[in-house]
Amino acid sequence: KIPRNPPPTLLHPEKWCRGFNHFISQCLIKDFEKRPSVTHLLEHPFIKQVHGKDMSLQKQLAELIQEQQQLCSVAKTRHERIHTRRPYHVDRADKYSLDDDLVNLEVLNEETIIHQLQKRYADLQIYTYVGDILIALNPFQNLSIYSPQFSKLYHGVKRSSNPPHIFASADAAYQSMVTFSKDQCIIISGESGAGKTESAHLIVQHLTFLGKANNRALREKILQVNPLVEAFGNACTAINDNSSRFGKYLEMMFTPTGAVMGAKISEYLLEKSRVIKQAVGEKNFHIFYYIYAGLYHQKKLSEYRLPDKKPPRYIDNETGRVMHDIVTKDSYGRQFEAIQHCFRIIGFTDEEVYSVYRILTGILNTGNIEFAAISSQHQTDKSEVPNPEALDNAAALLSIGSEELQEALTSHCVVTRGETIIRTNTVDKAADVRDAMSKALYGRLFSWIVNRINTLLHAESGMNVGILDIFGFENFARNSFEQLCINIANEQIQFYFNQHIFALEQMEYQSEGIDATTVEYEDNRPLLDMFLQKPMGLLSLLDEESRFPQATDLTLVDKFEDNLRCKYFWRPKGVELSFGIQHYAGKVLYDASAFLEKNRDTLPADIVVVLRTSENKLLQQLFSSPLTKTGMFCTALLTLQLLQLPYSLMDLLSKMVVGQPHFIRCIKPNDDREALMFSHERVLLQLRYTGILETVKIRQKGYSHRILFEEFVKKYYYLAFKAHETPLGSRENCLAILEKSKLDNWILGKTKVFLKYYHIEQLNLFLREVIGRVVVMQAYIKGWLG
Ligand code: AD9
Ligand code: MG
Repeated sequence: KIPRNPPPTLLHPEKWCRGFNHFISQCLIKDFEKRPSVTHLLEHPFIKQVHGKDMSLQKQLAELIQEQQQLCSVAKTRHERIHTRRPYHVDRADKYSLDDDLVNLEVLNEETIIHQLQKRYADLQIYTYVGDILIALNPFQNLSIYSPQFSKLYHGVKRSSNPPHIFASADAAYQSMVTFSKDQCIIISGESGAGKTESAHLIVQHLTFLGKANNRALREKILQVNPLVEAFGNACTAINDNSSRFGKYLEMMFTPTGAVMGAKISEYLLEKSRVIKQAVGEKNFHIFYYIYAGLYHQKKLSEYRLPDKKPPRYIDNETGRVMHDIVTKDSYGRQFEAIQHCFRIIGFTDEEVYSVYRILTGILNTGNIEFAAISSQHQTDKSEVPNPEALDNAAALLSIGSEELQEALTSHCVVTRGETIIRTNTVDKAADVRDAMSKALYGRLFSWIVNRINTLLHAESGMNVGILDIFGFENFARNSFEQLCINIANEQIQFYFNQHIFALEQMEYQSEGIDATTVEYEDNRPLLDMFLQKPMGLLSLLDEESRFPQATDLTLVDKFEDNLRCKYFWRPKGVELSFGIQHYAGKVLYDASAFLEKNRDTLPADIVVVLRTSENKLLQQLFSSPLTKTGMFCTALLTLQLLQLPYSLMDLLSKMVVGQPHFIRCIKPNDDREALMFSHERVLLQLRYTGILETVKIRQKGYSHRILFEEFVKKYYYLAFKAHETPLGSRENCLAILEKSKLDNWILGKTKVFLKYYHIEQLNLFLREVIGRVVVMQAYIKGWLG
């Protein structure tokens, strides 16, 4: 009767004990508190009484109680720590300490770094700097450090004025944009569940604050973008209840004076296959549950032809559970209201929103269409729909003819030698076509929503701060095509980070004639080549194999094995469809089943033709022409879709290179989503593969800002020259400014000034003071001050 599982540590121990056998609880709290030895426990009358003379049982029980008791006391301490501690910002008198930046560590190795992070995490100091890079440990609890007071605290001040914070990083990007009139990009990375999306929200929150959006309506709109897009693009996975299933690059546009004026989103690689099937313990995209629950509570299910007893197949992964959640809790229903609110605030018309709901419920109904074989003497490969009501429902919601839909699902046209022949579909084929249609509907609807948001929040091109938040590195028990795409994308982000922090940095030092010690780092370039090289890279091979109608997933893996002869690829013995990749973040074993099908991702022309006849204007639009999308996959109908995706992220990254990058490295302190639990092993692994140790070394010696002489003199000449002077952008003039500012540790290269991140803050502060003085003086001269 004693629960074997450890207590849920965030509950108060007494509450936990309530679920326990009353007597045992009493023993734990009172009797055994001071007498923990097993011998003592064995003597306890309760144990003797319950188990008579069976000594082995008694011993087992006593040990169990002892173990539970220890866990109970851990729970108690942690509970007290979490609930009595005030956030460190409030408690800390010194505000900034040397501990805030790993660069200040005297002894630099993995142990000292991890020790420092662990110590800080125990004090709820989740943020730590590595020079200008921010490390964010997921707190797995709500901290009261993101209120407007904190936004004010971090507004336009020197970084060293306050403890590290995500607002400080957002502020640095914003100040840098305004000062240098240059686009900025914030790249958030980390594995799944590490806190990237939360960080992205906080950055948007602070940037809207900084962007002084006097226009309250615009500010509200921008703040609704993330919740809306994430309702459609996020889902519950085995790792994260709100896992991003697409990559998102959100650009916030500003006027030259730094007022926010609009926003634009680009989306990458939505995991459409989730619409039709989810792994055990995982769910479909949030929006499906929201809409089903919302309509359930508003008693509108029948209007959208949805059953009220059993949810549609696409969202009923674990039979019964969803319905139970929907009926007993109203959180999904409330989320639905929130989404309706988002649509309204951003500016979608009622008609558009109605069309979106009809398409979503149309997809849910489509999933319920079943197929059965028609057996006749001559034809064995023909199928029919045994539940025509599902077909009618789907057709009605999608505003298309039910017969036409059935035709398109159960047969297909083939054009040979100028002649069109109609062929029937087998049951399996018909089911594939149905699912392909659902995926296409959802994928295109998602892209349309993103495009519509971009139109509604459109701003004339100005300066921008872009925030990249993609799905994190994943390694599940079973990894499929989606994980491969996700992990390749992460591999590219890591490459970009390496390029920026290590390779480019060292190249630039050399070309500027600066002597800098070379830091060794783990270059993932060879692995990226293995994926992306043409024609022999993994993706090209996949592409090639997808074009062969006779190819199977097995021939694909054989092809990989024959051609990818490098240490990053291996094929385990005895499992035919499996292959392994040594990623920068660890080894992942992939299961190649359905790789070809997922990669082909074809949508039969018959379906496109039917959907184009829809009376729903939005749906018609979705299929009338290939969507022109921001950046990425402008897919021609019927062609291979996903192939270009991993390449396109590279395009995006190369576009971002023109903007000044800011990195945020999110770290997941444990796999149990537990507050204040710091797994040494897990953190160490993440520090290793993200190259934090090397980053610390390079940042310790490095110069994060390099400014051309002309630019530097133009910007800061006030500090050493008179306002009316126009000094040349020469080395000497830079030297004069730097000496006048009394800074040290900078370097002058051949064409650029090399500065540490704190120099810029210092210079900007001086500049503001000097300009302030000039303004006062001018006012005085003009007599305004009397
Ligand atoms: V994935 O790659 O999209 O699967 P993310 O985006 O890295 O992943 P996410 O931001 O969704 O992770 O964070 C996971 C959970 O951690 C959130 O749902 C929160 O419960 C928790 N979290 C993360 N950051 C914070 C924070 N700053 N404060 C409080 C947080 N909770
Ligand atoms: Mg996320």
